[in-house]
Amino acid sequence: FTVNRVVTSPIEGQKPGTSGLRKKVKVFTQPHYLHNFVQSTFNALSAEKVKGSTLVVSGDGRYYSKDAIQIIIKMAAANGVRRVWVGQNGLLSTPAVSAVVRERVGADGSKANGAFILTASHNPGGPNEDFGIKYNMGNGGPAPEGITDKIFENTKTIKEYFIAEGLPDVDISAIGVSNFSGPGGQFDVDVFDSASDYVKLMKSIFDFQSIKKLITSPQFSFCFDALHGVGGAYAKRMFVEELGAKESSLLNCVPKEDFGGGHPDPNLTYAKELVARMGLGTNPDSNPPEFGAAADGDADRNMILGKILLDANMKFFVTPSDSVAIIAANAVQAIPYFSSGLKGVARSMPTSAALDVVAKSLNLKFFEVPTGWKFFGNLMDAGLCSICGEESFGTGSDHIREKDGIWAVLAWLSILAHKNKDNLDGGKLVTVEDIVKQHWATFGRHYYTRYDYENVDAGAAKEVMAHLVDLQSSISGVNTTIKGIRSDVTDVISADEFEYKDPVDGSVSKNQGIRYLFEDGSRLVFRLSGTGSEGATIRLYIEQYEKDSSKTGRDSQEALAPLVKYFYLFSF
Ligand code: VG1
Ligand code: CO
Repeated sequence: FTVNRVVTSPIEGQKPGTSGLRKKVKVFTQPHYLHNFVQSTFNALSAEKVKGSTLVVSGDGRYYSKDAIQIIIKMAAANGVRRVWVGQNGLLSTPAVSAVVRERVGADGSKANGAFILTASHNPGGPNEDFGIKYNMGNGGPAPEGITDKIFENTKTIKEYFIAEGLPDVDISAIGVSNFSGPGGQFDVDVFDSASDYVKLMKSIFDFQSIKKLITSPQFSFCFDALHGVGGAYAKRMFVEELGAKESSLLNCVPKEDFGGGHPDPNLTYAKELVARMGLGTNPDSNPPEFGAAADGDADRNMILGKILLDANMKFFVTPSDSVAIIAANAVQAIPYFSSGLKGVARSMPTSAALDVVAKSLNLKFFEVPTGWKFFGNLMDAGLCSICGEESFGTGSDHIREKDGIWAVLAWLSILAHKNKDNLDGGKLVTVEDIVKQHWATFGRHYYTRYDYENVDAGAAKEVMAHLVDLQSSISGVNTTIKGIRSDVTDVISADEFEYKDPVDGSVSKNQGIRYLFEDGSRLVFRLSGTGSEGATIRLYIEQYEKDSSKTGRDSQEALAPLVKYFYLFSF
């Protein structure tokens, strides 16, 4: 092939958000749009680093991925990349990309230097829906702000990009290495099995024998819903072939470009089939499984459900904030990878303080970081953090540098297997519900909810945020007004905008959310979403701590009602 230099000009709005650049497919398919972003990324990494490197390119398989992969292969070749690694059919979950970057060794002994992940996560896919792209570094984690800022700056000044001419489209459905030669020498495209590296890593972390014993026990039953996302490319290998689950326990496990027309978002609203299978919603199953789980489009998010919790007619599931706390509290006993102890734990700022209580009681290092996974990576690279999580269905550990949906499912199965190791021959099963309630009894409960105001006009959203910041200068006034109307909430004792100083590299991230902290430990947090593809989304996070174990069984909406009211009173 030869290298073609193409003249281009800047396109507005290519600022990477919380997790890469996400836009409608129609935006991505405009002339030069993807090319500009990819070249701006190469330029941000610098030509010397790109030359001779090994680059992973894959994603959740959403619409436009296949075209995008061919474009990126050609641009990589033209920019001097030595080899591109592609998961078969372009499929790799976000956590699997991270694992591949960290663990995979090519046939010629090569290791990856970075990755383009093609996903818009839980956003719908298809010609009229979303596409996305983000760059991950050599540690397998999302590019830090220093790099994403540089990429954005480059998109504002870009004049040219490079693309190979005479390089044929590579058949990414067939495993194998294709060799090409260009002006700079040899260039390879290595198409490999999407699941093997990831499955191998999971087997080195968990005790598959004990999970298998649980899953195949007649007392236990299991269900996993991939929502037609890339999790489906792992589910059969992992749960059926390795762990002995029945094939009928897998729902929507064939990856589809449009996710079957649904939102691949693992929550009670969008995981409808799973919710029905668990005995709730319309057409509920009459004999639900003990344990249900779902992952999002790129399989980095997870939802964990237990049967009896749903039975209680409470629309109840394991909140992600509780999930990370419960995993941290049980990891050393239940998961071999952590048997020698946890280095520390971390959560994102809006995530509930359930993890804080565990950290304190186990005497663990604890960190509170801004929203988005990129901030956990530095802590992990420095050996300061083993387990971390976000309220937005993200849970993970230092086995990779992304959140990991299937890891979270295996972590929960490990905890269940551990708690039931003496019960599987006919004893009474310790359920998901038992584990959660036991946790609340020991550590107290953080009632928690999140409201999303979607598709708000961007200008209006900024005004609301500015108003909330203004109010912070007169907290006593706010308290007086509210006290006049409601006496059932405690006073706000402090309010600020969250700012994070990375303890490892000293970098500072400002304006990471507006916080109101109450006397009894309750919190109201406001943020603007950084993952939307259009308009603005305001997120409101509401949390209240209950230490009294006789009061931890309330309905969460009821328990939080006074705080929710409070928010309406003073913000709109
Ligand atoms: C949201 C979540 C955040 C998460 C991010 C990426 O960001 O709140 O916790 O890290 O999505 O997740 P925002 O800025 O919209 O609130 V995923 O699964 O979309 O990669
Ligand atoms: Co995701």
